[in-house]
Amino acid sequence: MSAPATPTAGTWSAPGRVNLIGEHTDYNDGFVFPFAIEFRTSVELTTRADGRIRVSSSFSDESVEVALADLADVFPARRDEIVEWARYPLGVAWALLEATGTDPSAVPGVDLAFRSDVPVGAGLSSSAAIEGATASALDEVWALGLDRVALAKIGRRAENEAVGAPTGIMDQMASMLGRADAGTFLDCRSLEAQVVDLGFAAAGLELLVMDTKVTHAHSTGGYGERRAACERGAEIMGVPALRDLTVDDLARAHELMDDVTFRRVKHVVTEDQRVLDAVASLRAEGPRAIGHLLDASHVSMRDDFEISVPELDLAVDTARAAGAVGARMTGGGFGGAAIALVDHDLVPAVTAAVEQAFADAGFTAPHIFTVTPSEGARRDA
Ligand code: GAF
Repeated sequence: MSAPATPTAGTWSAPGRVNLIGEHTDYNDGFVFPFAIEFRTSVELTTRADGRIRVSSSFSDESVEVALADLADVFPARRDEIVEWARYPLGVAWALLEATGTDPSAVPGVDLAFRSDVPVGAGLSSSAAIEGATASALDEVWALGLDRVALAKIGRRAENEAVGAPTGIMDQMASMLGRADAGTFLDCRSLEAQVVDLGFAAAGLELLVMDTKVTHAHSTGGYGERRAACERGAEIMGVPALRDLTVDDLARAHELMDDVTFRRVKHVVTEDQRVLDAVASLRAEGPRAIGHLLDASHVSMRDDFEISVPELDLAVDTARAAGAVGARMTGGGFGGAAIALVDHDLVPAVTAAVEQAFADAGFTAPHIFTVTPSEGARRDA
């Protein structure tokens, strides 16, 4: 295809996400239950005739331009030469061309201009929002015809190989498949997704996000170590992934592995069960019934998976003491945000209590706000 004489233009967007429950289970082939939120990243696309791709954004002064034909030289080997935020959209363009075997000279060049209101570094997956918006836009303009699951996989590949973060598929699937007022119950082995009504508003509940302002990056340190411990645990137990264990296997696991590996395994195995229990409880009794599972999930991440930080623990403990139905840290950990399920009328009191507790502890003031389960990636204009 040669570039069109009249440039094509359009706007696509994709949301961030909150994970209701199911943390560090996705790369263990397990279960997760996230939902897309109303904060979105949008990309305005214009085609260009010179076979190049340019990315710019409202959240960085640095734009990057490269020939589409050179993306295969840049990723993954020379990715460090690209400013970090631009690795996400350029990585998606690279992964799309690679995965579909598309000749870069057969598609038009593009200008991609991003804007976003997804808080960065808060564990709300600003990265999946960039990936989802980019993948949706390029898939359509390059006429690649991939479905939403395939586009989510493209986003994960960009993140793993172009950015270098060894993350799972949850965030991309949540961002691609989100529905208003519903969560995405996802089997990360089969990638079968079920839309589950959350019914927060009907139950008089709000989902509060408490951004601790402690920033984190999954391309460094702790995330990869946790993933390696899980793989070690599965190998010791002789199973393809921790998904293949149940709580009944934990006694044997305890005998076979060192204490740290055991506690990592225990978190994942019990967390998978908590996801299944949360979905069943929600369907049978409504959202109030999942509070104790959110609480137990946090304790498991704090004590067994050891990915919480004092700010997250304080937010969770304070929200619960102020009357939250349940609370837990959300996302990959080591910073970011906690969530609390709170009665509508208690939102001001819980917010004030957490703000006061942070001030008393000498922590940076948190950013606390409610979120609404929202629609996934889409074309806006
Ligand atoms: C991050 C990762 F990107 C996800 O894949 C998931 O592993 C999550 O941490 C932890 O549940 O958001």
